[in-house]
Amino acid sequence: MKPELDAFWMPFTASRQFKKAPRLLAKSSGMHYWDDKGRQILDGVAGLWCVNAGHARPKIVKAIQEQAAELDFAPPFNMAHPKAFELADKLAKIAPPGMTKVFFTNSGSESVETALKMAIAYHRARGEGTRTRLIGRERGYHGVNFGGISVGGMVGNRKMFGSLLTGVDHIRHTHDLGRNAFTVGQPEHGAELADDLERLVALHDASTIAAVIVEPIAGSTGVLIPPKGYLQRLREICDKHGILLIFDEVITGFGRTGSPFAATTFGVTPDLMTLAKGITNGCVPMGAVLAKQGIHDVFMTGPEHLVEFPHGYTYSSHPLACAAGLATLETYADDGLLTRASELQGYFGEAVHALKGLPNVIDIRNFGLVGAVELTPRAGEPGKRAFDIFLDCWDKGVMLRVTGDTVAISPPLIIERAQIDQIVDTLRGAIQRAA
Ligand code: PXG
Ligand code: PLP
Repeated sequence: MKPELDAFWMPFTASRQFKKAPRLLAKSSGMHYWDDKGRQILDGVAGLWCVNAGHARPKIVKAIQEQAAELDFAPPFNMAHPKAFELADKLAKIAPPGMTKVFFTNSGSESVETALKMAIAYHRARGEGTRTRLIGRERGYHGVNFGGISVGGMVGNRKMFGSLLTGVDHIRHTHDLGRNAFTVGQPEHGAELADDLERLVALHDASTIAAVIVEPIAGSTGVLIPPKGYLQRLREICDKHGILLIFDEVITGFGRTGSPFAATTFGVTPDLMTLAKGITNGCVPMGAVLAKQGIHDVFMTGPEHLVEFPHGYTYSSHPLACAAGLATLETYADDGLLTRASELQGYFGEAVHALKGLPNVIDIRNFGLVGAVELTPRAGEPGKRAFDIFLDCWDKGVMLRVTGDTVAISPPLIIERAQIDQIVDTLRGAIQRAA
């Protein structure tokens, strides 16, 4: 290992493998990265599900440069700067109906903690302080902070970290290879899995439950598309019992599913929504929580000189992030990117599903511009086959993402058909070589 690689303790990385054969990115533009040796790599995952408009978009680059020179930092507590209001207003205008309030954070993980705290505090402010329980879902990913891993359902992200939050429970996940393998778009079977929430209501009583948090499409766990009617049913059960519904749209937000948010695409409006990633096209760290007007208004009581919601981050609504966010929304609008996935999803879906029949492929899933290929694990080596495929694709000039034995594809929304073909052809070769 090169000594200069030693100090950096890398996040979510097989770091000993990495440091033996580093994959270093040096430059990016449009649909591509270039590595430190000048090799061009097609970006099949929008960086990490975040660079939805493609890399180095001129408006965004310019906005960040100008903002850094004009106003570098503004304290966000009892102070503000104009672009924070402007960005909140623009986000509220593209949000699902009634989601009119925007709270800024710096990541998806922070958005999740913020939304969970809002939910508990909301019930308390309304005089229902017994509603403190948080419900997540098996296989859910909600970032890496303690609240997020507590409601999250990916065992590998939880088991090392002790007892987590108390008063948390989980509904069942929706992955069902037996009934839904190789479905194009939304699976037919599984709406009734939402009824698992009724089981938890019967067990804990609704009067103890504050909120349910789910990803409309579960991303990190391997791209699980919601069965037809599932999200509607979850909404109905939450309404029946006075439970808040939180959609974690960190991955599904900003055009991934063919409209600005998955809530819009699936026609189900949550009470709170967590965002990050595509909010600034991945260029400056930022996240946000969108809330219904009524949730916000419950907090607006008491003496006017006192803080109504004691929560926030030093870098909430950071000027560079707000400038990047505004330029990002303009870029999405200029290029029609928030709806482009709906135009391309037919072609993309067909291309990905053409991998059916290759060795070890046990499922293919797609929706909008997100797709996944699930493989049989190598005997005794879970995750190894998909990891080998990931490395092989990288060698052949395509960057993808793996989780367990699933390969995920989520390209920038500017992708052209020929580039979809390149991703799928490269993946086909790698799957064959990994047989
Ligand atoms: N919620 C969801 C639904 C996410 O996908 C987060 C919260 C956390 O966001 P931050 O910005 O704190 O990372 C995410 C993030 C993967 C992968 O392997 C996905 C994410 C992060 C890291 C890896 O697919 N999503
Ligand atoms: N730790 C200490 C000692 C702090 O003073 C602060 C913020 O003032 C934090 C943590 C939280 O940092 P941030 O606001 O960037 O999340």
